Amino acid sequence: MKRATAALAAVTALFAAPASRAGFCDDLLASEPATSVCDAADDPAYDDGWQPGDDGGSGFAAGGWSFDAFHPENTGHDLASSTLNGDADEDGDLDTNGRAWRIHAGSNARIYADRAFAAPLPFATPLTIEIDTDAQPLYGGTGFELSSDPAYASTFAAYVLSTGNWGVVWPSTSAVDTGVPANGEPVRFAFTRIGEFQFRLDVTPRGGATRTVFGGVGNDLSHLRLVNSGGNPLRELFFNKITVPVPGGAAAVGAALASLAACARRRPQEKTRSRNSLSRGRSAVSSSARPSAT
Ligand SMILES: [Ca+2]
Ligand SMILES: [Ca+2]
Ligand SMILES: [Ca+2]
Repeated sequence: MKRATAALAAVTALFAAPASRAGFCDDLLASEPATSVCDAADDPAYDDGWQPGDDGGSGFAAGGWSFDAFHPENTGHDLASSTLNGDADEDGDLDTNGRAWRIHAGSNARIYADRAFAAPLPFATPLTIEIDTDAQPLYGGTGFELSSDPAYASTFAAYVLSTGNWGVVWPSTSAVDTGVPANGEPVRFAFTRIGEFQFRLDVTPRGGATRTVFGGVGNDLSHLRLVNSGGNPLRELFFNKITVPVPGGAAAVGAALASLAACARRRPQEKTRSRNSLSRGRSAVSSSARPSAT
């Protein structure tokens, strides 16, 4: 009887609702309550899969995720572990609670995953996202875009180049090669609007040095698009951890703005870009080990 009771308890425990777990955004909001945007693949909205209209996280416009595809029969979107590609180590890559968002596409196919923010990206505060892919598309882009509206050409994009490295593209500009490889390991992107017509992108591979690109951007950026242009064999792109954290809240933003103003004063060559950069397309790439601002 005792043994039967124990067995019943074990079975009951097996099928009981899982204990509530702290997700990535719960942890972030606990440490940085002023965070304005956060979503991650471990949000409960994705427990039953990643469907159109899923609206996990906070700081986004109504409507949730939407998907579009060229040759949709050759594409897919789901949740999977980002450790399926790359070096097969056991650090979890960019997973949260064992999973990440995945978009994949085969030959002659392309898939988009779109989400709008509740408000345009703020100044002086980075949008961060982690991406893990080894896709080197034959044509089109694989990476992420920021725009005022997905119906228009993207305003800013980070794509994998034919070199196998991550590149950065903005209007009227040839792609800037960051030198950071797309090798199936996580890369963290931090995009910051540092002026009405300027952005800064920090690209950090797991365990590697940050590369920084300065460029021009002129529109409100309120829309995030992940894109995977296909190939053969099927190409995968994993991503996760979308945040706009504001550590310390308004005071920290003020300090950040002051710091950026000081940075701009030290970079007279950057000041001349502003609006003209959109047509002339100059760029700068620097390494955190040897910042060009000093
Ligand atoms: Ca869902
Ligand atoms: Ca990986
Ligand atoms: Ca790995």
